[in-house]
Amino acid sequence: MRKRIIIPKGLYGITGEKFANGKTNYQCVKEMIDGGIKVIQYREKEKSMKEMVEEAKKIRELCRENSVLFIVNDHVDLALLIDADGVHVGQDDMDVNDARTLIGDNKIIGLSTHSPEQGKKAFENNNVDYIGVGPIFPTTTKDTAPVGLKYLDYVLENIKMPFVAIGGIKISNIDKIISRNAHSICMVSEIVKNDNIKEFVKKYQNILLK
Ligand code: TZP
Ligand code: MG
Repeated sequence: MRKRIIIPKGLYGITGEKFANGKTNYQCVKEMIDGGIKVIQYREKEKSMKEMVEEAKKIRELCRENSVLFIVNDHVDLALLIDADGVHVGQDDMDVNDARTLIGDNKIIGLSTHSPEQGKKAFENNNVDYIGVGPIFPTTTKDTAPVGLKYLDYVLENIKMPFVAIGGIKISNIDKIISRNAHSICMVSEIVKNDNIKEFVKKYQNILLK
């Protein structure tokens, strides 16, 4: 049976150019890597596929040079094309079993989950390497209703697989996630909006990985 690939603990970085105060996705990723992040997801909802291919290829190389895992959101074809380390899909994207058929056993598949039922189903499916758990708090970055800390607590108790806590996580509430010992934590807007992304990432990597 296929063995799950474990994603790194600590911060899980996701691109979010529209919150980045004029910085490009590439610049943001560079700063996150300089701050010590070990996994990056390329998430881009506004560009054409042509633009995404061009940009993602460059970010893929940057990640490779720095031994940082590179995961593509939504687009299995893009992930395959640029030899990403994995793909992250949502409940309405390509089914994880089909994604696995396309990308093979040695790549990472992440699946967004928003409820105990979805989490349980993902846990039972060996094709899923990790799950996204959220949005925990309200967020304008994604159009999904928040699930609250209740679902996070359910996952901690019942779903023994790597997961990323995500959604509305900020300096003001991250202690609630840190104190629960989440496997990894994602902040999109809270990271990329910083003037000094590198220092911000460094600070939280130090806290999370100590
Ligand atoms: N999936 C669940 S919430 C979310 C995604 C991609 C967006 C999180 O963004 P932010 O800015 O950290 O709230
Ligand atoms: Mg998606």
